[in-house]
Amino acid sequence: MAKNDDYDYLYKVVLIGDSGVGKSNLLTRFTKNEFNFKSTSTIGVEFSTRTVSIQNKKIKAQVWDTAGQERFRSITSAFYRGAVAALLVYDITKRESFENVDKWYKELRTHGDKKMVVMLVGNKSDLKHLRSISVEEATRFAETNNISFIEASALEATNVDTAFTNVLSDVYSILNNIQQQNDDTANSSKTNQTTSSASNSSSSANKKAPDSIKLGNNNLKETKPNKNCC
Ligand SMILES: Nc1nc2c(ncn2[C@@H]2O[C@H](COP(=O)(O)OP(=O)(O)OP(=O)(O)O)[C@@H](O)[C@H]2O)c(=O)[nH]1
Ligand SMILES: [Mg+2]
Repeated sequence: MAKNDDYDYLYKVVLIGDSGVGKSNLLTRFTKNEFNFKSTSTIGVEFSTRTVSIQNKKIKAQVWDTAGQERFRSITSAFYRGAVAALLVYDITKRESFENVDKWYKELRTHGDKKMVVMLVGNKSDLKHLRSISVEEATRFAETNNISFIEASALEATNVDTAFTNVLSDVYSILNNIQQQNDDTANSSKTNQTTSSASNSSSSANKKAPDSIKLGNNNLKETKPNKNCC
């Protein structure tokens, strides 16, 4: 059996959205396969982890959950720091929670990495008879903002794993591409140095490909093999 800390990459994922939309239950469904009918509002910040396999790599998702209620929130910028993906959650039966998605999205873009992978999640899809936001309306928001969208149910465990694994997989692809580009750049500069004068070569031949990569401007690193993420 794989050891708990046996992983290739560690990615921080944040859950945001109004109070009561089901963020904490999406977290426990994904990390523990548990659901709580009487969960109380989150106070402060919690996180939980699960390791999944993506393209033969073990990706450890460290999923951070915070309070939807302003008065229980404390450390906005620390919450987003180092996050490579976010699930922006609303409740398909609560219009207000969808109307606030825009506010959450702006907060995310202000405090999070500009290239963070974002997915809009319409939770409580088991309550279709009480639906107040259509799939079309949510899809429009997602398309306008160039993010993905899925409806899920933490209660019925519908699309929960899919939501998390899709964003993790997108992050893996983006970071992999950046790493590839960094490697190519390092290799081509190495080749250039080799073909330049011998006097120059000694100063640059030891340059290595960077061992950390960034999604954007923030200090967002691919965390292998750093196990003290974020
Ligand atoms: N029917 C249904 N109820 C859900 C679902 N997910 C969560 N709930 C219920 O919705 C309520 C709120 O869920 P939480 O997970 O605590 O919501 P939250 O977004 O973490 O709320 P805050 O911590 O206050 O921000 C609880 O009573 C859950 O049982 C779901 O998929 N379907
Ligand atoms: Mg909560």
